[in-house]
Amino acid sequence: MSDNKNLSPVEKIKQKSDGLRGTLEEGLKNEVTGAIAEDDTTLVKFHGMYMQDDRDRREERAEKKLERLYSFMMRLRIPGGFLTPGQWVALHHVAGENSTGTIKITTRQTVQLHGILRSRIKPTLKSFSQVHLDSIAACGDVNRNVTASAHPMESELHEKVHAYAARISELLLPKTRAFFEIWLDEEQLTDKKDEEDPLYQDRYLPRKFKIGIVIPPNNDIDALTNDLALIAIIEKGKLKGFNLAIGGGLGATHGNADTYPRLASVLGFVPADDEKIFKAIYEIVTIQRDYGNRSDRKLSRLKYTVDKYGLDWYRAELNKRTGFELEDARPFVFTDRTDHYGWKQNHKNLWYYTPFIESGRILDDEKAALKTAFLEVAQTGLANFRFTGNQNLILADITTKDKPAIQKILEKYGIIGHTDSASAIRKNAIACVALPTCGLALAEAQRYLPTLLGKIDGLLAKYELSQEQIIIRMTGCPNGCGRPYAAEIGFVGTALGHYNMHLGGDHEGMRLNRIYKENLDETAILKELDVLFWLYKKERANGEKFGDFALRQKWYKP
Ligand code: SRM
Ligand code: SF4
Repeated sequence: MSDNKNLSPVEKIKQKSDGLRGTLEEGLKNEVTGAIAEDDTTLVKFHGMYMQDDRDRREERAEKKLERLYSFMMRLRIPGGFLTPGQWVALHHVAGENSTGTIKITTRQTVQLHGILRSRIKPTLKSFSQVHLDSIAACGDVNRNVTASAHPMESELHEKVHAYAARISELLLPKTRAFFEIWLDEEQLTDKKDEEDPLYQDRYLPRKFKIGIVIPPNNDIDALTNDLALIAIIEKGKLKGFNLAIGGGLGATHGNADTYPRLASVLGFVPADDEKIFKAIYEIVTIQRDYGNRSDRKLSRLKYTVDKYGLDWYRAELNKRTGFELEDARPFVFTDRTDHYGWKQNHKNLWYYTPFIESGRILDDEKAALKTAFLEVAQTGLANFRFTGNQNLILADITTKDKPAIQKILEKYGIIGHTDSASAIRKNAIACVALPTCGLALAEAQRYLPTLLGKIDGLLAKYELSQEQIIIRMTGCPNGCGRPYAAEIGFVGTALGHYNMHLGGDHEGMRLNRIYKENLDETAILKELDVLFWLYKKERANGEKFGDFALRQKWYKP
């Protein structure tokens, strides 16, 4: 069991929080500040929000002796990343009225809004509630937004497998009514027994917990980077069950060798029997609740529990708790991780359009009026909205009859041209949020990667490699939100304008990359890539991917 003697401060905040209420209710009435109390900043995460400030404006505010410009980032809980057109219209307007207006699609198939002032949190959540959306457990030491393969053209069983995302999210929701009382002004419970929580109790999990469901062969959600991955095994058109893989996670800390990114290890197979599937998931979580490290938050993710106790121990403990044995894992193959841009049709003859959205940021700019176009599409009521794990969106489930109307809107706002003209590396790239909102950022990511990609595109053109779909990802710090360690080329921020360069990840998400060079600025990055691309062009085997070539060349620090 976990060491309860040296509990971290966050553990104490959770335990005395009265079901995640803390002093949030009183704090909202404090007119002197736009912030909330320090302990409450931990609790508000469980309600799907982070208190932040605009880091670009810190100096100017300090000079004027003003408090930092506090606001909140809100992340919605959208299991499997599916919105109806009505929900999109609501999201568009809520974003415009209460936040910066930009809708940011995340790497976990949901959206974030930034810059929400404290006084606008309630109106925002009330508006979302009217269209059956919430932000419960989108952050915090609980199960987060469950991801699921986004593309309905992947398999005839897509809907069936995808539906598990909402069911797992529901199964693992905290029982506390705090969210409804504080933000939606619902009546307070008279009997606290109604919110007793056998799963989370009063201590919740030692750390965040992430679950992803993937339908091979496309690994669009990067399944093995999750604490728990469910890998659908489909044979002869039937869902046979899921391989369960545990212990994925990417966060690391510069200079702390005890922390590391890790891909999930396959634990075994559970047949397509819902009772067994949900029991296994639930008990995997309870084992982490009971054995995860609660004293050092840097070492508290499931990956460290798995490495501490071993996979065989975890399987035996799980079998004991579920009362049945996991079967041997079934074979599976990933061939791809990319989104299918442009128009695609599925087995039911429905159409899907995937536009290019750089770093998942939906706004109108000189390149394309994405935000206006998607609103107009939503207003027709003819397309659903499906987020992908690559910070993208699929305009989905469109009939052949309705396709011309959607095409017309996309053309009108420049979306088709914008998508068709984006280069191969741009379409495969991911950048995390980083500056100016992320309090942990050491360097830029989504504001800088587009510029760097333009320069890398120039180098690729020089060696006639422009069509290569090299997966490039950048984050502003080593926490790994843009999954840079699972990229063929990963850039991990070390300081403003400086990045560690990682090489050698694969195309399918089955292998992590390794550090090649540290602390490079732009000039050094481009100089390195110039030589590496030259060698790649000259010496690659037929069809060899850049990441595979980099590994074969041993382009990593010993
Ligand atoms: Fe993340 C913390 C943004 C996906 C690993 N992440 C943060 C915070 C909340 C910063 C903070 O704690 O103050 C960032 C908010 C920035 C902002 O201003 O909006 C943040 N993470 C994001 C998003 C929005 C990146 C994006 O551009 O898409 C992604 C939101 C996902 C979602 O909808 O839930 C996001 N974060 C990830 C992923 C990728 C994934 O899950 O597929 C990872 C790596 C996988 C993993 O969990 O290991 C990830 N985020 C982290 C970590 C490191 C955790 C660890 O185990 O060490 C932190 C820091 C922490 O938790 O202490 C973090
Ligand atoms: Fe912030 Fe670091 Fe995550 Fe980027 S990787 S969003 S900089 S915590």
